Amino acid sequence: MAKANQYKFCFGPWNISQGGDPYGPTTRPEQSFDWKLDQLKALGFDAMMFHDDDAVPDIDNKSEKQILTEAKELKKKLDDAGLVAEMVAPRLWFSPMTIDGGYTSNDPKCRRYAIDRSLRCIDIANILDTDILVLWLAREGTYLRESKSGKRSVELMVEAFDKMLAHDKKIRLAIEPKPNEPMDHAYIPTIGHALAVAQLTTDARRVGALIETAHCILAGLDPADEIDFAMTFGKLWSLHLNDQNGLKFDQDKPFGSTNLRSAFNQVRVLERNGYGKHGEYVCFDVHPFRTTKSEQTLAHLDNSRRTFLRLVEKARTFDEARAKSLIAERDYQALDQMVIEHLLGK
Ligand code: XUL
Ligand code: MN
Repeated sequence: MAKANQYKFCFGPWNISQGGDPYGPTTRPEQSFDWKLDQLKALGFDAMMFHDDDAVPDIDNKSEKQILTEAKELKKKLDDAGLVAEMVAPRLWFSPMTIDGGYTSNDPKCRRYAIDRSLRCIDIANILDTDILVLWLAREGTYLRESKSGKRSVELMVEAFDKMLAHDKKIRLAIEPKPNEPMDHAYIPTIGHALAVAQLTTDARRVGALIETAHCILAGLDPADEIDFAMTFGKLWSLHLNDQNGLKFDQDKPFGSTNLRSAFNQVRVLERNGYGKHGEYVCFDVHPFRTTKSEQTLAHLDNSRRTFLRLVEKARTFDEARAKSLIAERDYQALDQMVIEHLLGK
């Protein structure tokens, strides 16, 4: 079994969710933030991910001073528990001010709100001692393409990113692409788009990416190739592993749940490229199934990590020399079967 301490693991408070979906109410009671933090520690995870309002609830109704005070209280709580914050992300998809998008809204007041909130989020990241601001650009897209200009939208996002980079000289922006949901089409659907937009900012070195398995699958792309692409540029600063059964709503299934071979390939490229060597975390952006009972409300997190570690072992025991010679002989038929039998345990 691979040693757990070679990778560091985390999840967010939203990953212990209550089973509500657009067609029905929750199926499990809400747990407090402190309970979730205790469970994270008890499960042996190393860090927690935060949205700005996970860190400071009801953030829009609080003064800057109050936000900083509460962030400091949270930092103390994390220190006492021996845990760290992996990242902070502005939640720019709940407020009435982001109905038409944040940075790309057609209303300048709403764009201002989105930027201000992102700057407050950077202040929280500073206090929580993380230099990663994750930007999942939930509503930066359209339901109706005629309602916005794509070129103008890219320019507006670059302007917003530049303001964030100027606000704090240490902060790094990790863009989390997703092609759709909640929008029909998003403006940054893939890692290629994220890294291209990074080049237009005033400090491209501080604009990188976070890859989520399910989002790549929704874009019709192979998550392992997306990981390889970002890591070729040295730009994979965080990772949301999960799974997704084809082109439907964002499922956030446990890692490996749908496609074990794809999960193996993701782990294999992480191993090959040395993911984690610069302190990056493996995060599981997974949710319990709606049918999950309260007693099993943490199983999807523990199981995702178990699967990950089993696949690390599979990647490390893969017969690379034999694979190399089959590749040289162009015997991909045998290579295919070799992978299958390795995963089957033979
Ligand atoms: C949405 C998603 C988010 C981000 C954080 O699909 O993945 O949870 O990871 O804002
Ligand atoms: Mn995610």
